[in-house]
Amino acid sequence: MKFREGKDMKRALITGITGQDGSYLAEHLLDLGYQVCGLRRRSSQLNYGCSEHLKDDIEFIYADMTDMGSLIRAIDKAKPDEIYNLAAQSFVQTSWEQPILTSQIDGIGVSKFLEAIRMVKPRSRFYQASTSEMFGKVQETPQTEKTPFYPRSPYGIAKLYGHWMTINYRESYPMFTCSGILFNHESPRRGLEFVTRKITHTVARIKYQQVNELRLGNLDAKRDWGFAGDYVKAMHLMLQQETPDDYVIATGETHTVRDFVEQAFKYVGLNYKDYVVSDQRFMRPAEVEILLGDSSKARKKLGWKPEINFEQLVCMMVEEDLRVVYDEVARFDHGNKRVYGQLSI
Ligand code: NAP
Ligand code: F7E
Repeated sequence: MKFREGKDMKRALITGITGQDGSYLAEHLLDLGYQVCGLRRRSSQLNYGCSEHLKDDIEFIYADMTDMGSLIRAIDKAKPDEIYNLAAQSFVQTSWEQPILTSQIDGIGVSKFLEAIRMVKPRSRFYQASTSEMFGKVQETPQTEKTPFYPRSPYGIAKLYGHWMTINYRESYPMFTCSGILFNHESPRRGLEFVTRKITHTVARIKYQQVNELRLGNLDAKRDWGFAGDYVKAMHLMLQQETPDDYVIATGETHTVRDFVEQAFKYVGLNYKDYVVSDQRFMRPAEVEILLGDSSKARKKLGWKPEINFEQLVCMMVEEDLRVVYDEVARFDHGNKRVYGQLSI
C-alpha cells in the first residue's frame, strides 16, 4: 500500500513513530482510513524502528522535539487534523543518567510543540502521552485522574510538566488538548531494556541455550501492565470526544515483576528460581513501588476497555521472542551446519 491521497481523509501527525506505541497507533489510524505522517529524527543509519513494515504507508518528516523550527515546519507540512505526541526519552532508568536531555525532550519539548501548534494550526486536536510515573510515590490506590502526583524520577517530573502544559493550553486558548495518563503497556515491540521484554527475550535465549541467567533488580515492584495495541485505541478515542479531557488508561490489575518472571518461565516449562540473579545495577535510586490504575472514567466516557489480560500478554511476548531467538540461532547455526527441529516448548 502507498501513502494515501484524498481530500476528505483525516490527517494525523504522530511523533515517536519509530517507537512501540507509534507503530501500533499508525496501524490503527491507517485501518480507520487516516493519512498518517510520522515525525522522526535523523540518525546515522536509516531507521524506521517498529514502523519498518509501514514505511510505504506513512509520510515521514524529519524533526526533533528539541528543535522548535523543525516542529513548526513539520506541522505546516503535515497539516494534521489530529496530532499525537508520543516522542520521548521513555526509559526511566536513563532519566537519572541524562536528566537534562530527558527534561528537554519530555518536558520543554511539549511546550515547544504546543507553541508550534498554536502558531501554525491551532485547530488541530492534540494528544499528549502522559504516564502513571507521574503518580510515583502513590498518594492513594488505585490511582485516578484526581489522585495527587508525586513523581519519583527525572522522567516522571518532565512528563508532569508536559501534562500540566497540555491542560494549561486548553484552559488558556481555544485549543483541543488531551492528556492520556497511561499505565505500563507492553508488546513484542517493547524495547529490550524494559523489564517485560528483557524477561521474555532472555527466557527465549535461555530456552535455546544462548545464556543461562537473567539478571534483574527489584522483583517486588508492582505494575499495572496492559497491551500497547489496546492502549493506542484509547488515544484515538480521546480526540473524537466533544470536549477535551484527561483520562487514566489501565487494566485495574497489578502484578509484581516476580509474577511476570514466574509466568514467563512457566510458559517454557522452567522454574525462574534456577535462573534469576539479583543485580544491584538494575536497582533504581528512587523506586515506584506500586502502580494500579482505575480507568472507570475512560470505560464510561470513551467506551474503552482492554482486550488482552496479563496472562495473554506474557504468553504473546514469550511466543514472539521464542520465534525471534529461534530465527537468530537458526541463521547463525546454518553457517555451522547445525539444524534445529520443530519449536518444542
Ligand atoms: P518508545 O518505544 O521508547 O518510543 C519513543 C519514541 O520517541 C521513539 O520513536 C523515539 O525515536 C522518539 N524520540 C525520542 N527522542 C526524540 C526526540 N528528541 N525527537 C523526536 N523523537 C524522539 O516509547 P513508547 O513505549 O512507544 O511510548 C510512547 C510514549 O508514551 C512516550 O512518550 C512514553 O514516555 C509514553 N508512555 C509510555 C508508556 C508505556 O508503558 N509504554 C506508558 C505511559 C506513557 P528514536 O527511534 O529515534 O529513538
Ligand atoms: O520497569 C523493575 C523496575 O523499566 C518496571 C516506561 O514505559 O512505564 C515504563 O516505566 C519495573 C520497575 O518500566 C529490572 O525497578 C526490576 O519497578 O519496565 P520498566 P517503568 O520504569 O515502569 C511507564 C508507565 C512509563 O511511562 C515509562 O516510559 O521493573 N525492574 N529489574 C527492572 N526494570 C528494568 N528496566 N530492568 C531490570 O532489570
